[in-house]
Amino acid sequence: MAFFEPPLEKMRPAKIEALQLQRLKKIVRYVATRVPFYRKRLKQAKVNSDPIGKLEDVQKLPFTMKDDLRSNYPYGLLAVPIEDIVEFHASSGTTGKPTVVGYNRHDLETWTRLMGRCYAAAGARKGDVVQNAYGYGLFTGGLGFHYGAQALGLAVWPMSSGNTKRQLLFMKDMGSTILASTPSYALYVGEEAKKEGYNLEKDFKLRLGMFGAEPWSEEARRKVQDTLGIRANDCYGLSELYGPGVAMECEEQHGLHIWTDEFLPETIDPATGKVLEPGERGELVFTMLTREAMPLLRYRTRDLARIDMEECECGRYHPRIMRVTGRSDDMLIIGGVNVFPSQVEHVLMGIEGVGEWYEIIVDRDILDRLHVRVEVDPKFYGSPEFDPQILQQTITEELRAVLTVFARVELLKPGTITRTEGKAKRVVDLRKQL
Ligand code: DLL
Repeated sequence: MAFFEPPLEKMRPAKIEALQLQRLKKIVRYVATRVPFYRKRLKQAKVNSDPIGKLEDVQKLPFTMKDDLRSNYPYGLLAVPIEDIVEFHASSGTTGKPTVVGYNRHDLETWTRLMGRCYAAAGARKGDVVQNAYGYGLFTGGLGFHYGAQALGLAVWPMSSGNTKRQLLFMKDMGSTILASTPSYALYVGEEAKKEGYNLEKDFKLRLGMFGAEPWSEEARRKVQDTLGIRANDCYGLSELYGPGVAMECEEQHGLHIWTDEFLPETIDPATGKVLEPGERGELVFTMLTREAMPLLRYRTRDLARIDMEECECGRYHPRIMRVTGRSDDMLIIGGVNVFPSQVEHVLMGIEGVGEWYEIIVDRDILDRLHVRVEVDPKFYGSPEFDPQILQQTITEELRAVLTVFARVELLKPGTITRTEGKAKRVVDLRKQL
C-alpha cells in the first residue's frame, strides 16, 4: 500500500514525458475548441499554425493568471456545460469576488486518485483513522482530504476546522492515527492538548500528519513533530489545480513529488516570465494535462520553489518541489530591501526560547518600519534561564544579520497571539491602508 497507483507512480521519466506530450497535444486542442478565452489566446500565440510537437513547445502557450479567472467570473473558463458539473469550489480573493473552480465526474475522480496517492506516499495504511480538520465547504482542503482517505479505504472523521476541545476529545476517544490540517492549526492542537491535561504519548494514537495549505519551514516541521510526537508531511496544492494533491512528500520527507502525469510543471522568473533551467528557484507554473471541466494552461501560481529532478529513494521518479517557501506577491519591500516572511520564520524558529507564534507588522512613519511580535516558548517562559533582554537582543541581531534591516522585536507572553483554525495570517502590512 505504499503506492496507490503503482504503474503511474513508478513510471520512469522517459515514459512520463511521452505521456505528458501526448496529453499536452490533446488538452491544447481541447481548450481551443471549447473555451473561447483560450481559443483567442492560442490564436494570438499562433499555436494553430505552429502546433505542439515536443514538450518544450509548452513554452509557446500563453500563461493563465488568477486575474483571468476573475475576468471570466464566474463560469467563463468552463470547458463543459453546467449540466456536466458535479461540484464547485471557490477561494476568496483580495478583490472580493471569489475565484470559482468546477469539476465534472472525471475531474473529481482524478482529484480523488491523486489524493489517494498522497496518503499512500505519506505512509498512510489500511486501518488508519483520519481526523480531517481542514475546513469543509468552499475551501478544497476538507473534501480533498476526505475523498482521498476514502479512496484508500481509510476511515475518515469529517471534523472540519475549529472547536479544538472537541477535536481533542475525538482524537483520544476515536483513536485517530492521522491528522489532516494546516501546520499552524496542528501546533495549536498540540498546545491545547497540553493545556487540557492530555498526555500526548499515552492518550493519543496519532502517528502521521498531512499538513499544508500554507508555507511552513523545516524548523516549524520539527516543532510540529516534537509537539505532537508524529511524522509531519507536507502537502501542496491550490484550488485552481483541483485543490490539495498537486504534490506530496513521501516517507523520505525530502521534497514533495509532483504528480507529473497530471500536471506539467515549469519554473519561471516571476519578474520576466522567462523559463528557468531545471533546479533553479522561481515561480511554479503548471499545465493541467487531463482536466475536463476547467483545464488551465501554464497557470502562474505565484508560489516560489525549486524543483529537484533527482530520483527519490521511495521509488518515485516524479520530480520534487523542495518546499514552497513563499509567494512572489508575499515579498515585503522595507526601505527598499526585499524581505520574505519565510526568512523571518527561519530566523525565529532557530532561536531557543522562541515560541511557535509570531506576527510581522509593517507600517510607515516617515520610513518603513518592521515590527516582529513573537511569543516566548511556554517551556522557557517561567524557567530561570529566561532573560527577556537577552532573548530580545538575540532575535534583533539575528534578524538584522539575515534581513539586513532593523526590526523592532516585541516579546509576548505565550498565548497572546490569536490562533487560527485554517491558514495562519502572520503578516499585517499597514502601509496598504495608509
Ligand atoms: O490551500 C489547497 C490545499 C489544501 C493544499 C490543503 C494543501 C492542503 P488555496 O486555498 O487555493 O488551496 O491556496 C493555495 O496556498 O498557492 C500556496 O500559496 C499555499 N499553499 C498550499 N499548500 C502549501 C504548502 C489550498 N504545502 C495556496 N506549502 C498556494 C506552502 C502552500 N504553501
